[in-house]
Amino acid sequence: MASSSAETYRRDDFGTDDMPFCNNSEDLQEVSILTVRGETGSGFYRLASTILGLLSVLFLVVIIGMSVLYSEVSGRHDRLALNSSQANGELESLKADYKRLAATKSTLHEEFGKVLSEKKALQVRLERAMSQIVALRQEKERSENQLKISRDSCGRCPQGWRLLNATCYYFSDEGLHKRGWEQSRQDCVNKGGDLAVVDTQEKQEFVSEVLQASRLGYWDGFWIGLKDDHTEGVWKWRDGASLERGHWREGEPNDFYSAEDCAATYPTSKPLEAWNDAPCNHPLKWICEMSP
Ligand code: 2F8
Ligand code: CA
Repeated sequence: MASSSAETYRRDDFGTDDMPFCNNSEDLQEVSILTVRGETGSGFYRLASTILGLLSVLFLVVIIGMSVLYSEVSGRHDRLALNSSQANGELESLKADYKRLAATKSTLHEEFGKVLSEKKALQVRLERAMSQIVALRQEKERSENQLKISRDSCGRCPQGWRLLNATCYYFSDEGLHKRGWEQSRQDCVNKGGDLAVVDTQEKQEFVSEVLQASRLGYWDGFWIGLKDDHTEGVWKWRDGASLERGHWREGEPNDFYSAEDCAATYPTSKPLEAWNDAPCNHPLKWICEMSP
């Protein structure tokens, strides 16, 4: 039985039994062949060829796209390769520069070391020269002072002594050499004199003037012949005479730590406020006096 969509064929229509869809029945048989109608077949082929065409186009597009992509990637690769080789070139040149700079640096370092040691040597020489200049200046000053002293004392005092009225005074000037009160007095005795008795304002002003001119420091004291070692607070000159008028610094004598029994005079801008009591064994300079 043929369906509405199938075509009915008779056996005779084909004239042969070799038709694949025939059976052996003598009767007219309807051969139902479920097949695609003629139009349907051509639609199928058209669809298939369209799909194939589309696939081909797609395939072509994919191939073209891949070719474009490949050419882009390959171009990028080439550029990168070029960049990389340029970078390598630059790296090599930088390495060479670095080597050169390192060599220059080490040369400069060596030269700097040499210059530094030369500078040090020059500094040592300069310091020596400076101290020689200072020593020469001091020597010159001493000689000038000596000359002045000789002129002032009119040849009546020994060399290095100064004359005030009829007395010669000696200010110890042996550099940094300092002594206690007793040792200082001994030096004066050895020189034919004794520690100075500064018992008048005139003498104090004279002594202060000499010390001021010497430009010594505030604590560069000079022993004078005055002590209170017998009775604290009772000051006597080394010849036993009592002190009538003292020329103490403000706050002195203070018998600091109950250990200060000897008097010294110091450089000061106030000539009549120049004395301090200090421990008798404290090392100081000293002033001797002697009658010519
Ligand atoms: O401040 C005054 C005081 O200064 C010194 O002692 C710290 C003096 N000492 C000597 O010169 C050794 C004191 O005599 C003086 O009174
Ligand atoms: Ca004192």
